[in-house]
Amino acid sequence: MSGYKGPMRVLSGIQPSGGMHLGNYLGAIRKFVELQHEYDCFYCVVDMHAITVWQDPEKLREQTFHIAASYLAAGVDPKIAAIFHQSGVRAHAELAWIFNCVARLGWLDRMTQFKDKAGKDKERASVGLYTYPVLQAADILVYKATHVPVGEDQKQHLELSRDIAGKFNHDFKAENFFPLPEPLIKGPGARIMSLRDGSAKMSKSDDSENACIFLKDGADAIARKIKKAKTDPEPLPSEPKGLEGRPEAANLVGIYGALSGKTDAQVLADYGGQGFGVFKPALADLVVEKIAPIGAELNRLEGDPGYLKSVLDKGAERASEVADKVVREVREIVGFVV
Ligand code: ATP
Ligand code: LTN
Repeated sequence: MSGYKGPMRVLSGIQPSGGMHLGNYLGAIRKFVELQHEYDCFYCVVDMHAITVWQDPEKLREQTFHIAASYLAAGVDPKIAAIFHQSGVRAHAELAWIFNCVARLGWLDRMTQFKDKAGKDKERASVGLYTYPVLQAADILVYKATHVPVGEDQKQHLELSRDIAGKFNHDFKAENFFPLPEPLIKGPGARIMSLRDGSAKMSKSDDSENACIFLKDGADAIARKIKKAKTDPEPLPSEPKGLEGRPEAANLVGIYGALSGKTDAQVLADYGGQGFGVFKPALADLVVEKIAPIGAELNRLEGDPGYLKSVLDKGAERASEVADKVVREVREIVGFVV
């Protein structure tokens, strides 16, 4: 951000491509709630990103409300932060086109998420999936956002956003026009792993429903999924060093720590030497205590789509005021007739 003099702003987004889960909560939304008191915050539901892979139109609308309701249920206050849908602010798409002309093919070729999501048959992936990170850069920079709370998996995309901002500033001799946005990744919960495989991240699109704890899961489902979580036969170690090479055990201890505000060392000071027969029920109780109330509020809010629509519309209006101004400046810098 060196040299950038504009206001500190936060932007982040989540795709309406499935149910919100514990990884999304700990890696992203929980930070959204904390940051709203410190910064000018923009939290978006990135529906245009979601359609880079096929989405059923009715479901897409429903899931957009689901993500908005999750933001609210977790504690984002729409009177403080703008909550809106990406497609409701046209400026994102407009800036994304200009950034498509700034970003280089070589940069996109290196993106690991594209490789993961496109799979073996990349000829059949949508062009949108390929330029996905360019739209993400536009989401951020259309607000000149300086900080971006995300989980660890988004690190590479954030680096690309910085590269695009830097190249735009350089090519158009517009020094410090865009900030170089900083990811806010650190903290417990930045990378929650699947309950079925300690080497894969917990993900909305996981095929096994037991791999993922959704915010909407009730107490029974939470307890069942944790009971079934993959582990090894050893008891928990008494120090974090002993978690090396035990990814499933490390993940469960990490979840306990992230939800209780304790370090791994503190969790292990309490549970070291105990088997999973003791630790899993304690973890299930903690997850239920922290997540079930959010799930209940989420269900209540989903019953009021009129309210959710009004939050999104007002948020989009507020966001458009900022974004339209930035795009107008960009049009001038690029040489369009304004
Ligand atoms: P999918 O896996 O279907 O692509 P997702 O579950 O990763 O979706 P996204 O919408 O891509 O969800 O991510 C929303 C936010 O949640 C991002 O900031 C992302 O980094 C964070 N996030 C997603 N999964 C995890 C996880 N397992 N641990 C921590 N943070 C996560
Ligand atoms: N690619 C992100 C979602 C996303 C995003 C953003 C995150 C789209 N635009 C802007 C932060 C800032 C993901 O989590 N998969």
